[in-house]
Amino acid sequence: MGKKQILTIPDPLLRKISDPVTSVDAEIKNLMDDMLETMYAAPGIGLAAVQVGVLKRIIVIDLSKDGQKRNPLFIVNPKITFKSDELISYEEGCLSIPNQFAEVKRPSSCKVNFLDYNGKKKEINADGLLATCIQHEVDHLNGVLFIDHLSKLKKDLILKKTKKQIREIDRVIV
Ligand code: GNR
Ligand code: NI
Repeated sequence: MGKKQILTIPDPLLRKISDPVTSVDAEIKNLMDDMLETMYAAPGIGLAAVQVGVLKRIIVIDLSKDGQKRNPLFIVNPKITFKSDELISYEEGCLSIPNQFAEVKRPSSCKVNFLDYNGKKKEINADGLLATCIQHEVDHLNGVLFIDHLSKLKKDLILKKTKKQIREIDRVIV
């Protein structure tokens, strides 16, 4: 299969709630492989299945730096069981909202239960960028985008810039 196309706003699929995976079978593993390839090619540090048009509760993440050994994390049916009161702000971007970035405040650490690539139950305590990335991706599974965490003013500005970008692209193609 391989690399897939990444959906961008205003694709209505990005606002849908994804369904739990019933069994981590060969088809799901194949999808996870494709998602990882798509994420590396983008490049991005995380990707939710809905971003490649599949409404299943699957996330891939890899925070390793360029030139380092790859360290993929496969997360199926994540459940965040704890979020710290302490918040942290990161400049976030999203492959589904190209070229737009904004500071987003989220709980600085969280605990998440999930199934791994082999369908095994796992639990991790995340902090720093990993905690932010997991929360960003779990939001995708619930139809939520990082711009939903911004003020209306900042959100509208990003939506306006994105519409302008799309117009420019259309102008060059036609
Ligand atoms: O590549 C990505 N970088 C990023 C930076 C800060 C916080 C979250 C992210 S996730 C993003 C890829 C993406 O859109 N995942 O859904
Ligand atoms: Ni995203």
